[in-house]
Formats: sequence, C-alpha cells, structure tokens
Amino acid sequence: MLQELEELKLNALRELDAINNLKELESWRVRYLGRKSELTRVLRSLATLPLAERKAVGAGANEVKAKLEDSLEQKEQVLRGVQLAASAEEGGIDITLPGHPFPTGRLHPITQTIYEICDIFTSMGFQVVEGPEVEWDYYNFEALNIPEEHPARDTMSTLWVDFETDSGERPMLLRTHTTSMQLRVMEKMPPPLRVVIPGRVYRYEASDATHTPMFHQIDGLAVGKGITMADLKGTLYEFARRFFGEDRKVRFRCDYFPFVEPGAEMAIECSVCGGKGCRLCGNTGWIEILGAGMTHPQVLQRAGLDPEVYSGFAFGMGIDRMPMLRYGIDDIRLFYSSDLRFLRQF
Ligand code: YSA
Repeated sequence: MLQELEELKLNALRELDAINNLKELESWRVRYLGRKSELTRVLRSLATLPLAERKAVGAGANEVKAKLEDSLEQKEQVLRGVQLAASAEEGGIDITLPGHPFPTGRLHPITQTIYEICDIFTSMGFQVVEGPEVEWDYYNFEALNIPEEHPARDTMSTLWVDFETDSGERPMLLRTHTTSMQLRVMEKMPPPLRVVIPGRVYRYEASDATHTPMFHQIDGLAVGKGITMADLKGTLYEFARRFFGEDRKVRFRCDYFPFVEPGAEMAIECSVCGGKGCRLCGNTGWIEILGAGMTHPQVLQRAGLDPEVYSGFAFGMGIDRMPMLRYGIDDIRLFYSSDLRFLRQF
C-alpha cells in the first residue's frame, strides 16, 4: 500500500506540473484531495488494517496529503499571479507603471483665516466658543438693545425663519451677526471671561464685490473687574499687528452700536491701492475691519451682572474681507465660486 501511495503522489505531482489554469487546478484538487479521491479512500480504510500496518500506512498517507496540499497552494499562487497580469494586459493596464498620487484636499481660505484669527486670540488668553446659526430674535436683537422698530435693524436685513408663535410673532431668524452669542456666553460663564466666537452669519442682501448674503464673522468679549477701553485698544492693535504686519496703518475712531457704550470702529489702510483710493475701499484709502466698544451696562444687567462691579469690552469683525485685504483680492465672490484654480492658491 505504501508503494501505491508513492505512485499516487508521483502521478499527482506530474499532472500538477502540467496544469496552466485555475479550472484544471480545481479538477486536480477534486481528483487527488477531494472526498472521493484515492487518498481519502486509503485514509478511510486504515481502520480495517492490522495495527502495525495501520501506523505505517497512516503516516505515509498523511505525508502524501500534506505534500499535495502544499503543492496545490503554491501552484494556485503562481496561476493567480499569471491571471492578474494577463487580465491587466488585456485591459491595456501596465501594472509595472507607478500609481497615480491621490489629490490631497486643503482647507478653504476662509477656514484658514478663521483658524489663524482664533490662534492669535487664544494666544492672548481667549477661549473659542461657537453657537447656533438659527437664533431667537431676543439674542440677536432684543438683548443687544435693538428692540423692534429700532433703526439698527435696518442695517442688517434679516432672513426670518418661518415659524409663528400663538400670538403671531415670528421670533426666529438666521443670525445676522455673531454678536448674538454675547449674552448667551455671559449667561453661562461667570466672569472673568475672555471668548472669541467665530461662525457663519446671514443677511438678506444682494452680492457685490464686498458683500455676500452668507459670510463669516468673529466676535470677541472680555468681562471682568476693571476692564477699560485701553484693554480693548491694546488687544485690537496687537491683533492688527500680528495679522496684517507691523507696517500696516491702522485707524481707530468713534462709532455707534446699540450694545456698546462708547462704541468704536477700526480700519486699516487699503491693500489694493495702498491708501490712494480704489473700487475696493470706495476711494477712501481705508477699509473698516471691525466694530467694537465697551459692553453696554444694560447688556451686562440682562446677564445678571452688576455694571457697577463688572465691565467688559467687545468687538466683532467680518472674516471674509480679511484675506481680501491681505492678498489684494478685489471680489469677495471668488471665495464662493468653487473655482479650484482660485482656491488652490491658498
Ligand atoms: C460691533 C461692536 C461690537 O461690540 C461687537 C460687534 C460689532 C459688529 C456688529 N455686530 C456688526 O455686525 N457690524 S457690521 O454690520 O458692520 O458687520 C461687521 C463686519 O461684517 C463689517 O465690517 C464687514 O467686514 C462684514 N460684513 C457686513 N456685511 C457683509 C460683510 N461681509 C461680507 N458680506 C456682507 N454682506
């Protein structure tokens, strides 16, 4: 029987050698290693053999089985490699060529600007906070001393969310500025606090070179004991120096916002015309970048803070115009045009 096994092995290996496709290989497997194969028959008949012979034949049969299984595996690997190369060739693919690199994504220039501005303020001890874009009229207007019929509402044409209360009021809107978060922050965080609030804001406005109906702002707020206008000015000058560079001229002057008293605005020299006057700066040579001021006592009171004890400064700026100023881009709409040739430059 051992002799038979040896012959079976030699025959099987000879046949295996001549096989050159996977289909034939499968028939070979069934023939030599399948349930009805000669080898399986030998293994099943072991029980009928005398003990001494059973041991020798059993060991021999297992050895042959292991050898055939091993050879089958090796042959299969060879044939699969050949098949892959053949099908690649048929499809005109040269698998020896180097692969195509995956195009890597990058952050949108506005996102990059938000990160950069936040980094500057966090290095000055501010914490980054975010809030809802769908907001209550109360936080966006009322709490900031802008009741209904207040003329300041006209400066921010509002997109109302179509939702009516029982009394017919429509108190929800898409926030028109990130200042809507100021009272929410004061209600939640006890002073001393220093936060910046970046995010999207919406206004019912037509697009032009410097306006889009959706844009980005970042507000800042610092509340504590003994905070003064000098802290506000120092913080904003430091920001302008770090974002726009040491040499850029800055203008700081009075302005009015209902939620601060006194109020101020900051402008920087126009980067497109260098202060001479052009389309971007409306021929003034200056571009206003932010509004600011000392938090109004009534706003502090609404948050439950005593204005005799606490004071605060606040500021808010449009983000989208920042990279315009820095790189001399004269149309804000380029940021939203999805033109990859433009966006890939940043
Ligand atoms: C003022 C004082 C504070 O203590 C805090 C915040 C503020 C800013 C105030 N909340 C506000 O929104 N003022 S603003 O209406 O003049 O807008 C601020 C900035 O947003 C503008 O200076 C401008 O840079 C940008 N902006 C306004 N409308 C825009 C726009 N950017 C792009 N598209 C628009 N449609």
